[in-house]
Amino acid sequence: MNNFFTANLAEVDPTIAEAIDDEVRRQSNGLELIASENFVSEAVLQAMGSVFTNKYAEGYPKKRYYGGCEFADVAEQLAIDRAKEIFGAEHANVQPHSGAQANMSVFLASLQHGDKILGMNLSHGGHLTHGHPMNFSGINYEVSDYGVNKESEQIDYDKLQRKAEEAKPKMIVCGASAYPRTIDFQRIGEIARSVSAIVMADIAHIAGMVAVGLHPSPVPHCEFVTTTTHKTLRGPRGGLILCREEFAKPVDKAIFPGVQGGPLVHIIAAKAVAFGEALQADFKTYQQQILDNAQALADELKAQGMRLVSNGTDNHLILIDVFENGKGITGKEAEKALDAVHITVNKNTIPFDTNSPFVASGVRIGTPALSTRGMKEAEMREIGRMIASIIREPNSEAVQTKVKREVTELTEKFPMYPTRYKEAKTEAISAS
Ligand code: DSN
Repeated sequence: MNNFFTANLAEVDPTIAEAIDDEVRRQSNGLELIASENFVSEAVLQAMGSVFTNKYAEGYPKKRYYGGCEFADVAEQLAIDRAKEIFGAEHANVQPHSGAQANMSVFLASLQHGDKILGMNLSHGGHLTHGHPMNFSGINYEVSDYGVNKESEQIDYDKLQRKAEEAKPKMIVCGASAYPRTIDFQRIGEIARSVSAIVMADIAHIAGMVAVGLHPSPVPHCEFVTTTTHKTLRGPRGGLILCREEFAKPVDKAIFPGVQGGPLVHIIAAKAVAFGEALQADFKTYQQQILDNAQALADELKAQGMRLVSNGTDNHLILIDVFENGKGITGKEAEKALDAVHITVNKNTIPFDTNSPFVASGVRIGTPALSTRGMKEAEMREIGRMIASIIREPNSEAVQTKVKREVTELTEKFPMYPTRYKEAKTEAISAS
């Protein structure tokens, strides 16, 4: 397998080869703190770059619309079995090309056009597909929203209960993309049952922790659980749906032929590899390190005087209020200033934000990718000091020079994809 590639991309398409090498260098030389990103293993990369990309396999294992699917069946069945084992789910569909398509399929499987849904407000940490007016979820369904309490900046479950009683939704959507606290899926399940609603939990951000029991699982409390596979779960870019057996048929029909055509068999094979990795004992150690790193980073940021939304974190992500009601800088400015010193984050709205999403008052940071690289609490504290110094003095050349040097020292201590990176470096030197 390692010797499979005899053609040299650099000769066939030098521009793309160079872009890939540049991206290897960018990922290696910077501090990746985007909470939804991670670095997959070389085994996952190999499966993604395999000949399964050539195969059409509409349908499901042993029930395909094309011939020649016997090996695609092996990959997909293994991915399904491993996903069910990881999460203790009755049924798994591993075909969604993305988290958005996983969510869309659950809506299609369980709702009629115009039905009422109750989802978490995007600026309080929710997601576009949970009912945003510009997304299919807000266009096709009648949406009410819930959010966090203004003081605690944590989900107000009593208010959610009242909203559910008022709105009488057919479905409550929970899970978040920028919420630093534990989500009480049991309570949300109880609220849903009290108003005869069903629940979809989107665990895209926290799936890795749920997989190893370091975040309470929604599976016993929610009819549907969706996730992406590339965040804390550390697999290829894609989606996954888990549900109870009674919803298996409608969910499978909603994915194919409802929302998608041919599955991406190479990605499904890579999902199987990643799920296999998630079943190993060291995956729990990794998830615990993500959490320990987030605590260390949050503590250091607070020690440096930064205001954190909800005053801290229970999971892998931290939202820093960099705007501080106009006393600080915008999220957009903070993202740019950090980018300039090779610290990659994203601007993010904070609850009750007065800035638009494109400007935003916060930045969202997360520890999954740097934990994969092997960094631990001491490095997180160092990074916390770097981030605070840039946010406090975004235009200081002296601070920029110092932080850039510290970033280089740190990234050199924690090499990633060492073989490929070495090759990329050598090629760049010989080309110059
Ligand atoms: N774009 C993803 C994230 O960054 O959280 C959610 O879809």
